[in-house]
Amino acid sequence: MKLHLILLVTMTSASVAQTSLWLESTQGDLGSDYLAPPRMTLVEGSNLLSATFHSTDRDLFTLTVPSGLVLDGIFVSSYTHPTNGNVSFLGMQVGSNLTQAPSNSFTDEIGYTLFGSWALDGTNLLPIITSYPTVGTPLVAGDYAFWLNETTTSAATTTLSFRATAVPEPSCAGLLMIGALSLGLRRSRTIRRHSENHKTSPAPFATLPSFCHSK
Ligand SMILES: [Ca+2]
Repeated sequence: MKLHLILLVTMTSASVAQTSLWLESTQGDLGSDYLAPPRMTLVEGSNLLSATFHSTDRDLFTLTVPSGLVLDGIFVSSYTHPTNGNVSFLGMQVGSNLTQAPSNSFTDEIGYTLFGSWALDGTNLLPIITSYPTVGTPLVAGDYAFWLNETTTSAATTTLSFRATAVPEPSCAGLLMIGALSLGLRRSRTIRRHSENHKTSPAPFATLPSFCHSK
């Protein structure tokens, strides 16, 4: 019973690991310089970004997904706007910055979604944004330029959660299979060499990573 409780607490703690990427109320406006947006590097877990924006206050930023992680979810943690049912714009382009100044007419290289209170139900916005142009998910290591914009002159305030997940290590079963195939090849070559030169030099097994021996 106690073990179950410890496991539950551990799993809960892992699932709510949060990091604040940017909080406009204390760190200032993200700005709309599309050639030099603020850059942030994701860490494993939930990466929070809070911004207030309207039709002429566009907020641009670039997220870096480091090697070993993928970006597999974008969720709306909070959203407020004077008009019920209002929606805002979230665009994304692969690369360190947008390749054009944000405007109502933009290149097909920018994928986007319209989001609002409707997305507070836990909807993952990333598959929508990456469906056209087809980028696919999850987003692997690299830079991704984002663009927040309001569709009205009234300001919207939101907190977005960017979920970064560790790339799974190759399984021990997979490593064993690779090791067995490698050994088979080496033995085949050794037998062939032996028949040619009358020499034997059996190859050792490949050493498995330590995490394979710990279970
Ligand atoms: Ca802003």
